[in-house]
Amino acid sequence: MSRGGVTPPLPPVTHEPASYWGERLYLFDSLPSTNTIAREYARRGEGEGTVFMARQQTMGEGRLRREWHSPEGGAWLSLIVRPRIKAERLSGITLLFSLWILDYLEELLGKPVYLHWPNDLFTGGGKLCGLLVESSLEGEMAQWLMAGIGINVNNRASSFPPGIQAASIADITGEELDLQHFTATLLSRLETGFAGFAGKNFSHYLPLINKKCPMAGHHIEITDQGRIRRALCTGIGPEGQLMVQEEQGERREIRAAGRVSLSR
Ligand code: BT5
Repeated sequence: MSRGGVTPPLPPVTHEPASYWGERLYLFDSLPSTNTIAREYARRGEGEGTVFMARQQTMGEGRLRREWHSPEGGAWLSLIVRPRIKAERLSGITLLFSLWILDYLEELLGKPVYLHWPNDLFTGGGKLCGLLVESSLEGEMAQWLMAGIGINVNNRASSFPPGIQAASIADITGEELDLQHFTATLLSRLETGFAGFAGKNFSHYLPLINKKCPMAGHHIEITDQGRIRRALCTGIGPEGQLMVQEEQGERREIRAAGRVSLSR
């Protein structure tokens, strides 16, 4: 889609579902954020399986208006899904997408990748992937879902500003991957994972999610609006929430937080 570094005219909205995720993949040289455009297309009725991808993003979005650094070489993409499921089944969906991506990355790297609640994937070296899933509801049903996925593939973590603990696939393996092939396989793995979810409850995945979450059973620090709380993490619960026991013994369920980290 992209020519000579100029953002091409936007494609028309296609209401038909793609025959497979990524069949319609619009690749731009540079975008402020693939999420902005995918969100707009989802609102206008774009069909399932469409993907917006950019070689680089100039205003990549993280959670809570944090910046997502997106230099060339990474996989920066946003996928539109139109799930025919009840809205209540969407809780924990970010963790499921993370799990399916984790599975693929572990296979590629041949080493463990960990799930950092609520939306990050880490290896020993740093953050490999960040994910943002947004949804829109229609009554009791999910109307659309947008998964914004950022994976450090061929870009090097050394190019990030100091203070960002990141890692890329190329940093770990010393080899660059074919981004097109990487993305096509990723989308196919996500599609298969999502299709499998149709017949299961989120609880089915909980043992694996807890196994991959290094916080379970450890003391953590929860930072929210400048306040730091320390607690013992007892695991991830049946709705994707973080379960903790505070120092005074009180049990809590955390559904959103600024930052969660292991206590040193
Ligand atoms: C996330 O936010 O991890 C969600 C990132 C989602 C990015 C994708 S890229 C395609 C799509 N289009 C977008 O505009 N966004 C999505 P959060 O948990 O808030 O983490 C943000 C924090 O991660 C930042 O404050 C940095 O500390 C760190 N960070 C920023 N860029 C990074 C990178 N490329 N790799 C690793 N860490 C990074």
